[in-house]
Amino acid sequence: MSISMDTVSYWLAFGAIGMSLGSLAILALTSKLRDADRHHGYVALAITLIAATSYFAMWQNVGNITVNGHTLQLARYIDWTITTPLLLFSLLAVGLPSIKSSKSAWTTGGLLVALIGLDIFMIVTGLIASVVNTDQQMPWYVFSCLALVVITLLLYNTVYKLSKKLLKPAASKLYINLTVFLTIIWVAYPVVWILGDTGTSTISTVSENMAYAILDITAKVGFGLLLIAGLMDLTGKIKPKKDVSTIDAAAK
Ligand code: RET
Repeated sequence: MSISMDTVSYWLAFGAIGMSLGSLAILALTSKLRDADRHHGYVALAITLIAATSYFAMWQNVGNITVNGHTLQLARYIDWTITTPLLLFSLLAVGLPSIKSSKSAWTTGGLLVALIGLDIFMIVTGLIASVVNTDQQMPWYVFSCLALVVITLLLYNTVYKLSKKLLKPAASKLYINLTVFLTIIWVAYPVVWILGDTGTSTISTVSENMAYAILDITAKVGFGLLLIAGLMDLTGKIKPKKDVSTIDAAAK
């Protein structure tokens, strides 16, 4: 099905505007963070700005290719390849103390590398599933889903345990709340993919673009705002010294 339909471009414009307004909201909230905590806001801002650009590209039909009779929006996959690792990074930056102040620097760094590696693998195998012939799609889709399962297990198990070991309860609580929010949204993506044009074509191209737009805004703007607001709340509880970030001050 061709994707230059008006209602599709409506949802793409909605995505571009949502990500732009979301960036402004994140910027406003970041300006209220202490200097030592601003980096969290800058990562969140980078994520929404990249997505705003990607939605603009898709809205303008830039980067759309036709494979096996359906339109593939390459900008989406490029966006996800960059922003999903950044989202995982921002989650770990809340759940674990900074490498320099951590007693478990190798473990922390290793987990970050493993998660980001799996995440890129998940998006790339998902892209492969989107371009190969229908009869070859399933293994790639399964590889991608398996990566998502392992990411989820690492976040709930290994990272959470380490977070509880290294940080005060209020900080690891913020980490697990954000993890629950993130994973609930993320598992919806393979569902939309299989129902959409790339998979079984059960839902229309309009519904697929609408679903991705709503999920993307929640996963990026919603997550970013929740993270910053949660961090501000934590700052009030931990009362860090001026030059120390809230998370480092929350280290046991
Ligand atoms: C694909 C298809 C193949 C199976 C799986 C997928 C997972 C995608 C995910 C995307 C997350 C995107 C986010 C974007 C932020 O705006 C590639 C759809 C497992 C989890 C969070």
